[in-house]
Amino acid sequence: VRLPAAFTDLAYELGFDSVGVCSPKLDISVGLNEWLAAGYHGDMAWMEARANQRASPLMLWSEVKSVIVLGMNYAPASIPTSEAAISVYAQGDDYHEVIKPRLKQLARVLGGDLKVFVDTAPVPEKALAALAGIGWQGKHSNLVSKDFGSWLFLGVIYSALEFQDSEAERNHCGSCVACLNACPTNAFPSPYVVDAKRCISYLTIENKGTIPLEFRKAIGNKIYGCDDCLAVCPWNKFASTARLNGIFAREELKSPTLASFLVLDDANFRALFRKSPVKRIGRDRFIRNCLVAAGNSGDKTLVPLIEILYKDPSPLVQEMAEWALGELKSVSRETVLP
Ligand code: B12
Ligand code: SF4
Ligand code: SF4
Repeated sequence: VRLPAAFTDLAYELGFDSVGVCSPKLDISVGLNEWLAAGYHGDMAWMEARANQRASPLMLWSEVKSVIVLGMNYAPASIPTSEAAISVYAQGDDYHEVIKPRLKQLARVLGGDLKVFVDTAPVPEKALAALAGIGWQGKHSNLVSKDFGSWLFLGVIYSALEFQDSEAERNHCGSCVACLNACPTNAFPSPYVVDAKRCISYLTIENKGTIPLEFRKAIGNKIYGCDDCLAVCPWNKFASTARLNGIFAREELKSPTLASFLVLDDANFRALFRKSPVKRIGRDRFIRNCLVAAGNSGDKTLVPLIEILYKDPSPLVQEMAEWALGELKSVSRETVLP
Protein backbone atom coordinates (compact mmCIF):
# COMPACT_ATOMS: atom_id res chain seq x y z
CA VAL A 1 0.00 0.00 0.00
CA ARG A 2 1.04 3.59 -0.52
CA LEU A 3 1.82 5.88 2.35
CA PRO A 4 -1.57 7.47 3.29
CA ALA A 5 -2.18 10.96 1.89
CA ALA A 6 -3.22 12.03 5.41
CA PHE A 7 0.35 11.26 6.48
CA THR A 8 2.11 13.22 3.73
CA ASP A 9 -0.30 16.14 4.11
CA LEU A 10 0.28 16.33 7.85
CA ALA A 11 4.04 15.99 7.31
CA TYR A 12 4.02 19.07 5.11
CA GLU A 13 1.78 20.96 7.55
CA LEU A 14 4.22 20.18 10.36
CA GLY A 15 7.11 21.66 8.40
CA PHE A 16 8.63 18.62 6.67
CA ASP A 17 9.51 19.25 3.06
CA SER A 18 10.31 15.81 1.79
CA VAL A 19 8.94 12.32 2.51
CA GLY A 20 10.08 8.95 1.16
CA VAL A 21 9.79 5.25 1.90
CA CYS A 22 12.39 2.49 1.60
CA SER A 23 12.93 -1.12 2.49
CA PRO A 24 14.77 -1.89 5.76
CA LYS A 25 17.00 -4.32 3.86
CA LEU A 26 19.86 -1.88 3.73
CA ASP A 27 23.26 -2.81 5.06
CA ILE A 28 26.11 -0.29 5.21
CA SER A 29 28.34 -2.50 7.37
CA VAL A 30 31.20 -2.66 4.83
CA GLY A 31 31.60 1.15 4.60
CA LEU A 32 30.83 1.74 8.27
CA ASN A 33 33.29 -0.89 9.52
CA GLU A 34 36.03 0.46 7.26
CA TRP A 35 35.36 3.94 8.62
CA LEU A 36 35.50 2.71 12.22
CA ALA A 37 38.60 0.60 11.58
CA ALA A 38 40.36 3.70 10.23
CA GLY A 39 39.52 5.43 13.53
CA TYR A 40 37.70 8.28 11.75
CA HIS A 41 35.15 8.41 14.58
CA GLY A 42 37.78 9.67 17.06
CA ASP A 43 36.41 9.59 20.61
CA MET A 44 32.80 8.95 19.55
CA ALA A 45 32.79 5.49 21.14
CA TRP A 46 29.00 5.43 20.75
CA MET A 47 29.53 5.09 16.98
CA GLU A 48 31.34 1.81 17.59
CA ALA A 49 29.16 0.49 20.39
CA ARG A 50 26.13 -0.54 18.32
CA ALA A 51 27.70 -0.57 14.86
CA ASN A 52 25.75 -3.63 13.74
CA GLN A 53 22.47 -1.82 14.50
CA ARG A 54 23.68 1.36 12.83
CA ALA A 55 24.52 -0.63 9.71
CA SER A 56 21.06 -2.05 9.17
CA PRO A 57 17.50 -1.27 10.38
CA LEU A 58 16.72 -4.98 10.73
CA MET A 59 19.55 -5.39 13.24
CA LEU A 60 18.01 -2.69 15.42
CA TRP A 61 14.45 -3.97 15.14
CA SER A 62 13.65 -7.27 13.42
CA GLU A 63 9.94 -6.34 13.02
CA VAL A 64 10.55 -3.33 10.78
CA LYS A 65 8.90 -3.69 7.34
CA SER A 66 9.24 -0.16 5.96
CA VAL A 67 11.38 2.85 6.71
CA ILE A 68 9.89 6.31 6.26
CA VAL A 69 12.38 9.14 5.95
CA LEU A 70 11.48 12.81 6.38
CA GLY A 71 13.57 15.80 5.42
CA MET A 72 13.13 19.27 6.88
CA ASN A 73 14.65 22.19 5.00
CA TYR A 74 16.69 24.53 7.20
CA ALA A 75 18.27 26.62 4.44
CA PRO A 76 19.40 29.96 5.89
CA ALA A 77 18.68 33.36 4.40
CA SER A 78 22.44 33.96 4.59
CA ILE A 79 25.56 32.09 5.73
CA PRO A 80 27.08 33.18 9.06
CA THR A 81 30.21 35.27 8.62
CA SER A 82 30.47 36.92 12.03
CA GLU A 83 33.61 36.87 14.18
CA ALA A 84 31.86 34.18 16.28
CA ALA A 85 30.21 31.96 13.68
CA ILE A 86 27.69 29.45 14.92
CA SER A 87 26.80 26.93 12.21
CA VAL A 88 23.40 27.35 10.63
CA TYR A 89 21.82 24.27 12.19
CA ALA A 90 22.60 25.56 15.68
CA GLN A 91 21.37 29.12 15.41
CA GLY A 92 17.86 28.34 16.58
CA ASP A 93 15.99 25.75 18.59
CA ASP A 94 17.57 22.32 18.87
CA TYR A 95 16.37 20.37 15.81
CA HIS A 96 16.08 17.19 17.86
CA GLU A 97 13.43 18.90 19.95
CA VAL A 98 11.73 20.38 16.90
CA ILE A 99 11.58 17.17 14.89
CA LYS A 100 10.97 14.43 17.48
CA PRO A 101 7.51 15.62 18.65
CA ARG A 102 6.48 16.13 15.03
CA LEU A 103 7.54 12.57 14.19
CA LYS A 104 5.45 11.37 17.13
CA GLN A 105 2.44 13.29 15.82
CA LEU A 106 2.92 11.67 12.41
CA ALA A 107 3.26 8.28 14.07
CA ARG A 108 -0.28 8.59 15.39
CA VAL A 109 -1.62 9.00 11.84
CA LEU A 110 0.38 6.03 10.59
CA GLY A 111 -0.69 3.58 13.33
CA GLY A 112 0.85 0.14 13.90
CA ASP A 113 4.04 -0.59 15.79
CA LEU A 114 6.79 1.86 15.07
CA LYS A 115 9.89 3.67 16.32
CA VAL A 116 10.87 7.26 15.61
CA PHE A 117 14.44 8.57 15.38
CA VAL A 118 16.29 11.79 14.87
CA ASP A 119 20.07 11.73 14.96
CA THR A 120 20.75 10.12 18.32
CA ALA A 121 19.95 6.42 17.71
CA PRO A 122 22.12 3.95 15.76
CA VAL A 123 20.30 4.51 12.46
CA PRO A 124 21.99 4.98 9.05
CA GLU A 125 19.95 8.10 8.34
CA LYS A 126 21.80 9.40 5.29
CA ALA A 127 21.92 6.08 3.45
CA LEU A 128 18.23 5.47 4.21
CA ALA A 129 17.31 8.94 2.98
CA ALA A 130 19.08 8.27 -0.32
CA LEU A 131 17.31 4.93 -0.71
CA ALA A 132 13.97 6.60 0.08
CA GLY A 133 14.55 9.16 -2.68
CA ILE A 134 15.00 12.24 -0.46
CA GLY A 135 18.35 12.98 -2.13
CA TRP A 136 21.81 11.44 -2.51
CA GLN A 137 24.93 11.31 -0.36
CA GLY A 138 27.14 14.03 -1.75
CA LYS A 139 30.93 13.96 -1.74
CA HIS A 140 30.79 15.76 1.64
CA SER A 141 28.89 12.62 2.79
CA ASN A 142 25.74 14.50 3.75
CA LEU A 143 22.46 14.19 1.97
CA VAL A 144 21.95 16.59 -0.94
CA SER A 145 18.60 17.22 -2.54
CA LYS A 146 17.79 18.72 -5.92
CA ASP A 147 15.16 20.88 -4.22
CA PHE A 148 16.85 21.84 -0.95
CA GLY A 149 20.56 21.52 -1.61
CA SER A 150 22.60 20.47 1.42
CA TRP A 151 20.27 21.97 4.04
CA LEU A 152 18.01 19.15 5.20
CA PHE A 153 17.57 17.70 8.66
CA LEU A 154 16.60 14.06 8.59
CA GLY A 155 14.07 12.17 10.68
CA VAL A 156 13.28 8.48 10.39
CA ILE A 157 10.36 6.20 11.27
CA TYR A 158 10.74 2.42 11.40
CA SER A 159 7.28 0.94 10.81
CA ALA A 160 6.03 -2.61 11.27
CA LEU A 161 3.54 -1.92 8.47
CA GLU A 162 4.64 -2.28 4.87
CA PHE A 163 4.37 0.62 2.44
CA GLN A 164 5.30 1.00 -1.18
CA ASP A 165 8.92 2.07 -1.66
CA SER A 166 9.76 5.39 -3.27
CA GLU A 167 12.26 5.52 -6.07
CA ALA A 168 15.84 5.87 -4.80
CA GLU A 169 17.64 9.07 -5.86
CA ARG A 170 20.77 8.78 -7.95
CA ASN A 171 23.97 10.75 -7.42
CA HIS A 172 24.10 14.14 -9.12
CA CYS A 173 27.54 15.34 -7.95
CA GLY A 174 29.13 14.69 -11.33
CA SER A 175 32.66 16.08 -11.58
CA CYS A 176 32.05 18.74 -8.90
CA VAL A 177 34.52 18.72 -6.00
CA ALA A 178 33.61 22.09 -4.45
CA CYS A 179 32.90 20.68 -0.99
CA LEU A 180 36.15 18.69 -0.88
CA ASN A 181 38.17 21.79 -1.74
CA ALA A 182 36.29 24.02 0.72
CA CYS A 183 37.24 22.10 3.86
CA PRO A 184 39.62 24.20 5.98
CA THR A 185 41.05 21.17 7.84
CA ASN A 186 41.33 18.64 5.00
CA ALA A 187 38.82 16.34 6.66
CA PHE A 188 38.09 14.33 3.50
CA PRO A 189 40.58 11.45 3.06
CA SER A 190 38.62 10.65 -0.12
CA PRO A 191 35.34 11.76 -1.67
CA TYR A 192 32.30 10.61 0.40
CA VAL A 193 34.44 9.91 3.47
CA VAL A 194 34.85 12.27 6.42
CA ASP A 195 37.60 11.86 8.99
CA ALA A 196 35.58 13.20 11.91
CA LYS A 197 38.74 13.78 13.98
CA ARG A 198 39.71 16.52 11.54
CA CYS A 199 36.20 17.96 11.08
CA ILE A 200 35.53 21.30 12.79
CA SER A 201 32.08 20.08 13.72
CA TYR A 202 33.67 17.26 15.72
CA LEU A 203 36.49 19.41 17.09
CA THR A 204 34.14 22.12 18.41
CA ILE A 205 31.15 19.99 19.47
CA GLU A 206 31.94 16.33 20.12
CA ASN A 207 35.49 16.79 21.33
CA LYS A 208 35.61 17.15 25.12
CA GLY A 209 39.30 17.92 25.42
CA THR A 210 41.57 20.58 24.15
CA ILE A 211 41.57 21.49 20.47
CA PRO A 212 44.73 20.11 18.83
CA LEU A 213 47.18 22.85 17.91
CA GLU A 214 47.32 21.84 14.24
CA PHE A 215 43.65 22.80 13.73
CA ARG A 216 43.38 26.02 15.76
CA LYS A 217 44.26 28.41 12.96
CA ALA A 218 42.18 26.57 10.37
CA ILE A 219 39.13 26.80 12.63
CA GLY A 220 39.17 30.55 12.11
CA ASN A 221 35.98 32.19 13.39
CA LYS A 222 33.95 28.99 13.86
CA ILE A 223 32.79 28.52 17.43
CA TYR A 224 30.16 25.79 17.01
CA GLY A 225 30.10 23.44 14.03
CA CYS A 226 31.00 24.26 10.46
CA ASP A 227 29.10 24.75 7.20
CA ASP A 228 31.90 25.27 4.71
CA CYS A 229 31.39 22.06 2.75
CA LEU A 230 27.60 22.44 2.77
CA ALA A 231 27.60 26.13 1.86
CA VAL A 232 29.56 25.74 -1.40
CA CYS A 233 27.32 23.04 -2.84
CA PRO A 234 25.95 24.27 -6.18
CA TRP A 235 22.63 22.53 -5.53
CA ASN A 236 21.92 25.08 -2.77
CA LYS A 237 20.85 27.56 -5.41
CA PHE A 238 17.58 25.64 -5.69
CA ALA A 239 16.95 25.83 -1.95
CA SER A 240 14.29 28.16 -0.64
CA THR A 241 14.69 29.63 2.85
CA ALA A 242 13.43 27.30 5.59
CA ARG A 243 9.71 27.47 6.23
CA LEU A 244 10.34 27.13 9.97
CA ASN A 245 12.78 30.01 9.80
CA GLY A 246 11.60 31.50 13.08
CA ILE A 247 12.50 28.28 14.86
CA PHE A 248 15.83 27.72 13.18
CA ALA A 249 17.35 31.19 13.40
CA ARG A 250 17.49 33.47 16.40
CA GLU A 251 18.26 37.07 15.56
CA GLU A 252 20.73 37.37 18.44
CA LEU A 253 22.77 34.38 17.23
CA LYS A 254 23.13 35.47 13.60
CA SER A 255 26.04 37.85 14.14
CA PRO A 256 27.13 37.78 17.76
CA THR A 257 30.40 39.26 19.04
CA LEU A 258 33.18 37.34 20.73
CA ALA A 259 33.28 39.93 23.53
CA SER A 260 29.67 39.15 24.44
CA PHE A 261 30.44 35.41 24.64
CA LEU A 262 33.79 35.54 26.44
CA VAL A 263 32.16 37.01 29.55
CA LEU A 264 29.53 34.27 29.92
CA ASP A 265 29.43 32.38 33.20
CA ASP A 266 27.61 29.11 33.58
CA ALA A 267 24.21 30.61 34.40
CA ASN A 268 24.34 33.20 31.61
CA PHE A 269 25.48 30.57 29.15
CA ARG A 270 22.55 28.33 30.02
CA ALA A 271 20.07 31.18 29.82
CA LEU A 272 21.35 32.41 26.45
CA PHE A 273 21.38 28.95 24.89
CA ARG A 274 18.17 27.65 26.41
CA LYS A 275 16.55 25.23 23.91
CA SER A 276 19.55 25.62 21.60
CA PRO A 277 21.82 22.71 20.64
CA VAL A 278 24.78 24.81 21.78
CA LYS A 279 23.89 24.26 25.46
CA ARG A 280 24.88 20.60 25.05
CA ILE A 281 28.61 21.34 25.13
CA GLY A 282 28.45 23.36 28.35
CA ARG A 283 30.03 26.69 29.19
CA ASP A 284 33.66 25.54 29.46
CA ARG A 285 33.85 23.90 26.03
CA PHE A 286 31.97 26.82 24.53
CA ILE A 287 34.45 29.33 25.97
CA ARG A 288 37.29 27.06 24.78
CA ASN A 289 35.90 27.42 21.23
CA CYS A 290 35.42 31.19 21.56
CA LEU A 291 39.04 31.51 22.69
CA VAL A 292 40.25 29.78 19.54
CA ALA A 293 38.26 32.29 17.47
CA ALA A 294 39.58 35.12 19.68
CA GLY A 295 43.16 33.98 19.08
CA ASN A 296 42.45 34.04 15.35
CA SER A 297 40.61 37.37 15.39
CA GLY A 298 43.58 39.75 15.46
CA ASP A 299 41.44 41.88 17.80
CA LYS A 300 43.65 43.09 20.66
CA THR A 301 40.70 44.74 22.41
CA LEU A 302 39.79 41.21 23.55
CA VAL A 303 43.02 40.84 25.55
CA PRO A 304 41.62 42.07 28.92
CA LEU A 305 38.71 39.60 28.66
CA ILE A 306 41.08 36.77 27.80
CA GLU A 307 43.36 37.66 30.71
CA ILE A 308 40.45 37.08 33.07
CA LEU A 309 39.85 33.67 31.46
CA TYR A 310 43.50 32.80 31.91
CA LYS A 311 42.66 32.50 35.63
CA ASP A 312 39.45 30.53 35.00
CA PRO A 313 38.85 27.44 37.20
CA SER A 314 38.54 25.27 34.07
CA PRO A 315 41.93 23.98 32.84
CA LEU A 316 40.42 23.69 29.34
CA VAL A 317 39.62 27.41 29.36
CA GLN A 318 42.94 28.38 30.96
CA GLU A 319 44.97 26.54 28.37
CA MET A 320 43.13 28.04 25.42
CA ALA A 321 43.29 31.51 26.98
CA GLU A 322 47.06 31.18 27.15
CA TRP A 323 47.20 30.23 23.48
CA ALA A 324 44.86 33.07 22.44
CA LEU A 325 46.95 35.62 24.37
CA GLY A 326 50.07 34.34 22.64
CA GLU A 327 48.41 34.69 19.24
CA LEU A 328 47.15 38.22 19.88
CA LYS A 329 50.46 39.38 21.31
CA SER A 330 52.14 38.34 18.08
CA VAL A 331 49.76 40.58 16.10
CA SER A 332 51.42 43.89 15.33
CA ARG A 333 49.72 47.09 16.52
CA GLU A 334 49.30 48.29 12.97
CA THR A 335 47.17 45.32 11.92
CA VAL A 336 44.92 45.79 14.92
CA LEU A 337 44.41 49.52 15.15
CA PRO A 338 42.92 51.50 12.29
C1 B12 B 1 28.49 10.92 13.57
C2 B12 B 1 27.85 12.10 12.93
C3 B12 B 1 28.66 13.21 12.65
C4 B12 B 1 30.18 13.17 12.80
C5 B12 B 1 30.77 12.37 11.62
C6 B12 B 1 30.28 12.85 10.24
C7 B12 B 1 30.08 11.76 9.21
N1 B12 B 1 30.24 12.13 7.96
O1 B12 B 1 29.77 10.62 9.53
C8 B12 B 1 30.54 14.69 12.83
C9 B12 B 1 30.59 15.16 14.28
C10 B12 B 1 31.87 15.07 12.16
C11 B12 B 1 29.31 15.29 12.14
C12 B12 B 1 29.33 16.53 11.52
C13 B12 B 1 28.23 17.09 10.87
N2 B12 B 1 26.97 16.64 10.91
CO1 B12 B 1 26.48 14.90 11.64
N3 B12 B 1 25.89 13.21 12.18
C14 B12 B 1 26.46 12.10 12.62
C15 B12 B 1 25.47 10.95 12.80
C16 B12 B 1 25.11 10.86 14.29
C17 B12 B 1 25.94 9.58 12.30
C18 B12 B 1 26.56 9.59 10.90
C19 B12 B 1 27.18 8.26 10.55
O2 B12 B 1 26.56 7.24 10.66
N4 B12 B 1 28.47 8.27 10.14
C20 B12 B 1 29.20 7.06 9.85
C21 B12 B 1 29.82 7.13 8.48
C22 B12 B 1 30.57 5.83 8.22
O3 B12 B 1 28.74 7.24 7.59
P1 B12 B 1 28.84 8.07 6.25
O4 B12 B 1 29.42 9.38 6.47
O5 B12 B 1 27.50 8.00 5.62
O6 B12 B 1 29.92 7.16 5.50
C23 B12 B 1 29.60 6.37 4.41
C24 B12 B 1 30.33 6.84 3.23
O7 B12 B 1 31.68 7.14 3.59
C25 B12 B 1 30.22 5.59 2.43
N5 B12 B 1 31.10 5.60 1.30
C26 B12 B 1 32.39 5.30 1.19
N6 B12 B 1 32.80 5.44 -0.08
C27 B12 B 1 31.71 5.83 -0.79
C28 B12 B 1 31.53 6.10 -2.14
C29 B12 B 1 30.25 6.52 -2.58
C30 B12 B 1 30.06 6.80 -4.02
C31 B12 B 1 29.16 6.67 -1.67
C32 B12 B 1 27.78 7.15 -2.09
C33 B12 B 1 29.36 6.38 -0.31
C34 B12 B 1 30.63 5.97 0.09
O8 B12 B 1 30.45 4.49 3.30
C35 B12 B 1 30.10 4.91 4.59
C36 B12 B 1 29.02 3.99 5.12
O9 B12 B 1 27.91 3.97 4.26
C37 B12 B 1 24.26 11.43 11.91
C38 B12 B 1 22.88 11.01 12.41
C39 B12 B 1 22.59 9.58 12.06
N7 B12 B 1 22.13 8.79 13.02
O10 B12 B 1 22.77 9.17 10.91
C40 B12 B 1 24.43 12.98 11.92
C41 B12 B 1 24.12 13.76 10.61
C42 B12 B 1 24.81 13.02 9.50
N8 B12 B 1 24.80 15.03 10.80
C43 B12 B 1 24.18 16.01 10.27
C44 B12 B 1 24.72 17.34 10.18
C45 B12 B 1 23.75 18.44 9.80
C46 B12 B 1 26.10 17.57 10.41
C47 B12 B 1 26.88 18.88 10.13
C48 B12 B 1 26.47 19.60 8.86
C49 B12 B 1 26.72 19.81 11.37
C50 B12 B 1 27.49 21.13 11.31
N9 B12 B 1 27.02 22.13 10.59
O11 B12 B 1 28.52 21.26 11.94
C51 B12 B 1 28.35 18.34 10.05
C52 B12 B 1 28.74 17.97 8.60
C53 B12 B 1 30.12 17.36 8.47
C54 B12 B 1 30.22 16.39 7.28
N10 B12 B 1 30.77 16.83 6.15
O12 B12 B 1 29.78 15.24 7.40
C55 B12 B 1 22.87 15.59 9.64
C56 B12 B 1 23.03 15.57 8.12
C57 B12 B 1 21.76 15.86 7.35
C58 B12 B 1 21.99 15.58 5.90
N11 B12 B 1 21.40 16.41 5.06
O13 B12 B 1 22.66 14.65 5.53
C59 B12 B 1 22.64 14.19 10.27
C60 B12 B 1 21.97 13.12 9.38
C61 B12 B 1 21.75 14.38 11.53
C62 B12 B 1 20.28 14.64 11.16
N12 B12 B 1 19.38 13.81 11.61
O14 B12 B 1 19.92 15.58 10.50
N13 B12 B 1 28.26 14.45 12.20
S1 SF4 C 1 31.95 20.60 8.24
FE1 SF4 C 1 33.74 21.95 7.84
S2 SF4 C 1 35.49 20.88 8.74
FE2 SF4 C 1 33.80 19.37 8.61
S3 SF4 C 1 34.13 18.34 6.65
FE3 SF4 C 1 32.76 20.07 6.21
S4 SF4 C 1 34.11 21.77 5.65
FE4 SF4 C 1 35.39 20.22 6.63
S1 SF4 D 1 29.56 20.47 -3.51
FE1 SF4 D 1 29.60 19.28 -5.44
S2 SF4 D 1 30.60 17.34 -4.90
FE2 SF4 D 1 29.99 18.33 -2.98
S3 SF4 D 1 27.98 17.47 -2.53
FE3 SF4 D 1 27.61 19.37 -3.67
S4 SF4 D 1 27.48 18.69 -5.82
FE4 SF4 D 1 28.41 17.01 -4.69
